Amino acid sequence: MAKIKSAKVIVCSPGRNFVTLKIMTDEGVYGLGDATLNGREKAVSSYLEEHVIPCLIGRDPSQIEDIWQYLYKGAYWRRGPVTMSAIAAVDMALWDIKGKMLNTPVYNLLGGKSRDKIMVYAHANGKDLSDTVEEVGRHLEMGYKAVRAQSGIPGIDKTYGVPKDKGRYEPAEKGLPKEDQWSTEKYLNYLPTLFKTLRDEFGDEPHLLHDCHHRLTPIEAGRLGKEVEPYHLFWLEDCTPAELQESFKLIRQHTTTPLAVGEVFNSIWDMQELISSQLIDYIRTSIVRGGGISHMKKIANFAEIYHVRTGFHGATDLSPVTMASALHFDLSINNFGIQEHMPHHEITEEVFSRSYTFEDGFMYPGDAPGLGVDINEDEAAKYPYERAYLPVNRKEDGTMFNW
Ligand code: GCO
Ligand code: MG
Repeated sequence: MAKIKSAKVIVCSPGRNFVTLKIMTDEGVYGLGDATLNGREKAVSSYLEEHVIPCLIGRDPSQIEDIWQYLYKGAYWRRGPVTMSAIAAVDMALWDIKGKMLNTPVYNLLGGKSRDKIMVYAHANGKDLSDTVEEVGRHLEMGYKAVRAQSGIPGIDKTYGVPKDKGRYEPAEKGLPKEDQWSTEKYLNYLPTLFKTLRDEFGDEPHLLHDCHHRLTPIEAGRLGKEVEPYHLFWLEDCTPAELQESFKLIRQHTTTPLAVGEVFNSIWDMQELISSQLIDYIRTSIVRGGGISHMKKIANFAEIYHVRTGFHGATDLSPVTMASALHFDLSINNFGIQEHMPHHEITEEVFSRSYTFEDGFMYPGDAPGLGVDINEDEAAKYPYERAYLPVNRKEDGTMFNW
């Protein structure tokens, strides 16, 4: 029986901050897990170093479910993003180890391929209408079959999804939190025009998505969903903050626009009502936020019963280790819907090597044993952690609001 000999946390900032767990066995095989929690990275690295790693030493790395339950039930304090990201990192690393020891890609351990390729959606971020139309067109030309459109809103200075100076969009900025501005009225008046223009320009075929980023009340979300129905969105994401799960009943009464929720959720208990009452169409919780592959299997299987498909979060603040885990998982389950794909910075790719690939709008996890991702620790050491936070958001009168 192999044993966990040691484990370490690697915090680095190649283009942005990442927290990576590396678990070593006494047989020389190691596994990687992602524990990155945007803006709260050090909380998870210290949770792992101080409270989790000491409990792992000497355990059998093949007992993935038992170790998961030990860390979840054994902490007594359940759920939450810090705890669940730490458990997720251990879980990913153990699946990686198991795959390497059995010399097979992780998707094979999860039941094998359920499809040939994974449809991904890209981000088109524009400062205004014409810029956004151009960005959507550019991504369709790159082969993407599905594109999420975000746009600057007339009359609002700085908002979610709009890059500074036409650069790539990366919401976390160095230093303390910057401030964005918000007006629901201006947003709601503008958004249907954006999607009408996109349909007029690109026709019916491309899948179009949009992220409200938690900014509407249920009745406002109902209005927006209804007004964009003629443009048949693939989904409307996070239209309201979702702590109040029953509020989605109100949205559902008003619109047939498909709804996606869950990138900030951590466990099956956060979405139980949303799924079992069929209030959403896509669940977005990612492998790193949702306690790893072991817990996400339960979530995906539960969702399948209620016709809810997956659409995992895949922004750049999820490391290539989470992206690889997601792709193995997406390939294996029947109720896969779509996968978010926000390509990492070139510098990130110097630190993490990967076997997953993108081609013509689809992604493939590759056939390397385990997850197929590695970290170059010498390269990582060149990019030490830099404090960076997501912005905060205020209404035009100064009221603190959801970002
Ligand atoms: C998305 C997300 C991200 C988040 C980011 C926060 O749908 O891609 O909303 O852009 O804002 O992951 O850390
Ligand atoms: Mg989102």
